[in-house]
Amino acid sequence: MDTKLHSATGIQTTCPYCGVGCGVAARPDGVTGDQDHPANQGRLCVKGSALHETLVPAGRLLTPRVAGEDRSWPDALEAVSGAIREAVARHGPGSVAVYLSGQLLTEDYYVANKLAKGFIGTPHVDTNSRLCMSSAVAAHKRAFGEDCVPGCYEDFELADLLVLAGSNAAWAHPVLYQRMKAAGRTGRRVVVIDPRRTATAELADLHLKLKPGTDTILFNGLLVWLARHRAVDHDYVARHCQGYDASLEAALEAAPSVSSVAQQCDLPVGDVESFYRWFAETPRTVTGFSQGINQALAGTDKCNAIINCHLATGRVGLPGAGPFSLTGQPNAMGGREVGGLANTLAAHMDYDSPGARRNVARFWGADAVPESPGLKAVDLFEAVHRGDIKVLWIMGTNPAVSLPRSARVREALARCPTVIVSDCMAETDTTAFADILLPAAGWGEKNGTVTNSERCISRQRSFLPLPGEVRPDWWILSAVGRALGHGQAFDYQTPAEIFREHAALSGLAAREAYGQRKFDIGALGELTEADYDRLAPVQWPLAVDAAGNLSGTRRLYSDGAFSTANGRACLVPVATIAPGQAPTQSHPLVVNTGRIRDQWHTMTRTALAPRLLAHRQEPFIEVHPSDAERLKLREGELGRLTGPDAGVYVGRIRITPDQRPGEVFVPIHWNDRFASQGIATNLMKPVTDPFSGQPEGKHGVARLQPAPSRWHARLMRRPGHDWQPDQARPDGYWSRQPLGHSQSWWLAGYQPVDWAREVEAWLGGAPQVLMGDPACGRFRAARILDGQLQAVLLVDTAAADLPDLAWLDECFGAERLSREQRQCLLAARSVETEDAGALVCSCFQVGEKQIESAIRSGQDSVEALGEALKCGTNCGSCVPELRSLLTETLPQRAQVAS
Ligand SMILES: Nc1nc2c(c(=O)[nH]1)N[C@H]1C(S)=C(S)[C@@H](COP(=O)(O)OP(=O)(O)OC[C@H]3O[C@@H](n4cnc5c(=O)[nH]c(N)nc54)[C@H](O)[C@@H]3O)O[C@H]1N2
Ligand SMILES: Nc1nc2c(c(=O)[nH]1)N[C@H]1C(S)=C(S)[C@@H](COP(=O)(O)OP(=O)(O)OC[C@H]3O[C@@H](n4cnc5c(=O)[nH]c(N)nc54)[C@H](O)[C@@H]3O)O[C@H]1N2
Ligand code: SF4
Ligand SMILES: [Mo]
Repeated sequence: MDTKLHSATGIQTTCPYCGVGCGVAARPDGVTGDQDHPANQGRLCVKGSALHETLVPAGRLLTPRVAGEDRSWPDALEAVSGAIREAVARHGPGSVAVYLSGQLLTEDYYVANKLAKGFIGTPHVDTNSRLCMSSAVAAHKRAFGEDCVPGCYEDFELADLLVLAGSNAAWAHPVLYQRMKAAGRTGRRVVVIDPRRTATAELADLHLKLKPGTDTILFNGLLVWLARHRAVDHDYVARHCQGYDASLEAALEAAPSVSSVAQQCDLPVGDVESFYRWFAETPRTVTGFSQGINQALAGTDKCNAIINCHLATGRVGLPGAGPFSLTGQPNAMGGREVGGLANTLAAHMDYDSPGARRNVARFWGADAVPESPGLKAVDLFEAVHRGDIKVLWIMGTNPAVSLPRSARVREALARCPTVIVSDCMAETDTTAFADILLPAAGWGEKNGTVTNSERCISRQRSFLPLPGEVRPDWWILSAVGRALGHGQAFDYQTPAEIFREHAALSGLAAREAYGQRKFDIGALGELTEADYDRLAPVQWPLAVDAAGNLSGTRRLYSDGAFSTANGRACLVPVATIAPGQAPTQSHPLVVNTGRIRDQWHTMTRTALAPRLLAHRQEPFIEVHPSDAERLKLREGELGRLTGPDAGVYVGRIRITPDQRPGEVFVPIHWNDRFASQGIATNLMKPVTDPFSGQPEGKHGVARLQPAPSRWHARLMRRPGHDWQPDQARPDGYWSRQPLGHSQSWWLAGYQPVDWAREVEAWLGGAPQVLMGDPACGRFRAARILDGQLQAVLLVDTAAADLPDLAWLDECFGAERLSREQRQCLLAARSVETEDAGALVCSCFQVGEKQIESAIRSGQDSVEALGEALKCGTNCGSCVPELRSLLTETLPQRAQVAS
């Protein structure tokens, strides 16, 4: 499909994935980067450029459902409002809880917050941003007095020293990473701080492969170094900061010397010193940080330890200088603006901000605003488990997969009397627990605004009709508000009306805070519908000049005047806190978790585009060669991780020196829809940061063993079956991969199987052709109707002996199987096809083996590979991998040549 549409021919909207917030010119049949959007200036990453491929009807939730039956909207609204009314009447407003998402639009979020806090009267409104940004939010408030990211994306380009801590931006914020890379110049340095060697480390002049959880020690050590080497800007500290002496004292205690830091962080002394020296001597330094920092027991402290060093050097809000929290979700920032976190009230106001409750209640015309903050996500689900919450409304998030200790979260959901889930998809691990399902509009259908990592508000515009009975979230929430008797407060007809109200409230809040509060978009409080439709991307806070022109603000706090009561920023003393769980004899490995390049979270959308599942096809476990050897693990075989709460994760072993010994990495994406035992959070205990409540998502412990398999199989069926392999055989391993013409499952098991007897259950009917060779453990069967392939099962003793997937999928694409295809399908040997290997370049579908063979035949640079195979020439996300293939394969070529 041609994805190169001219931007003028598409609707200008915003990508619904990561917090970079790229502008997209979209049509139902193709997307391209919006040249005019300040975040991406025309670029898109592979997920963004595959957006139109996810706009398919498969799996959509199209009608409201109550107790498993399709119902009309009036019935569903009655069921929702009835459950809420009854819970409030019998158990009080605190028995109702709402769990939101940074993937909702600001308008949806605003109405949800207003309905729950203002009119139902429950404080228990929290969001998946708790798992994502809440440590950064808490740290911003401690340091600056308000949750503000001071800088802008351009700073990553202007910086002479770029520090990336706990961020795999090459995969998680790809377009911003491309901007950083493109801005590289002589003398610019990059330091990556991550226990793994990631694709991002490719850009690094120095990769600090530190022991997980020791970031506070590293940054405390930096503060000490700055103090000892006259690199502190004492004038700035005296005029604009407080808490410097106490912070330095705490730092000295935690990190008295470079050698102590090196030893505690398990780093070479010379590397620590280089980092410190570079930081000290480079005024234009940006520190970007993400989940390796936030998702920790000491997450808030990690963020503050970073911010402390920027405050001590006066490097905040200046061109090319500042701490920069990289936002995860497309509208995590918008949710924070609205006040969607349980400890905030509305519009950057906390419950204890002076006059906040009264002002918000008056503004909303609400009399039920709660007195004090509600429960944060992990505690909220514990309250559900205890039975304190009678109605739980989940919107735009999949907590059965994403919260720690997934098994207990599922128990809580199963126990809760009424679970309401608003989602675009019918079948997720969370919708499985819903008593009431509400069909929500998805990307392309919904209309509103999002705010990205650099505080830039952009429009998401619809370009598709609403399918079936699907409605936007704001519409559903407003309808429930009206059904609960609050007609006037929820009389919204358009998202623009909601946006105006939100903007006006921010203006009121900022006025009440006597100019200290930065979040102020009050200037947009009077936008007409047409202005809202045309709204161009703009960074808050906003100002209007005498001529009525609107302007945004690129950097905050450049003048040293902060949002605190006395205008001073706070350095926060940070002590050393070890991760919540330490490895033990029974669970000796540290489990790190994170993202892969081509999947988004729980895969509800990215798995709809087959090419996005080609880069990593199955759940996997990355393990260091020394651990693999000790544990007798082989590359490509299955391994089983077992956590302390008996949580299990099974995935393919990938042996790589990128890991540190004693630590494994697993992706967060797989879940019960896509694999038998692929949920990373099953291994995580709900350890939370005491300030932010953010769970320690990056530090579990487990034991690892081979998961022995006597047989391996690939099963493929035509799509359209509501079927999972554990219906046929519950004890084995499986993982599912939707393809262009078929669904494919990898299967493996230990128990012997009488294939000839069971084959019908697997194929969904009797096979037409069968081939079995029990002596060598091979079995092949296919079901063919009118010459067309319906299902095929191929069993072997080793995974590597099964035929190439792309070739098999083509067989499903054929209207009639050719004779040759039939023969090959059942051949005892693997089919002789050109196997491209694991997909590296998703844009042009170029595989690892193709690239390796091109390198062997003379392509010796990324550019040369691009010319030969086109790989890496569109979005560029795979360039780090191309480089490492070059590094690995070129010496082999040289050896052969000599
Ligand atoms: N492709 C893709 N992109 C995404 C997403 C996605 O699902 N898929 N999700 C989006 C969202 S919501 C978010 S929040 C962002 C997350 O973006 P990132 O935070 O960049 O991504 P992660 O892979 O979760 O984690 C980053 C790194 O933290 C490292 N880490 C683990 N422990 C430590 C530690 O103790 N110290 C340090 N310094 N590092 C550590 C991990 O090894 C990992 O490489 O990505 C966004 N972008
Ligand atoms: N161990 C560990 N755990 C983690 C993480 C980690 O790194 N390690 N990362 C954490 C982070 S940073 C995050 S952000 C979370 C993400 O975790 P989740 O938020 O649970 O994951 P998603 O798959 O994004 O879930 C979004 C759901 O909303 C639906 N949806 C999409 N658009 C809309 C819409 O417009 N309206 C409605 N109503 N529904 C919609 C989707 O179909 C999907 O079911 O996971 C967290 N959990
Ligand atoms: S970088 Fe993020 S916002 Fe931009 S296209 Fe990729 S996923 Fe979308
Ligand atoms: Mo996130």
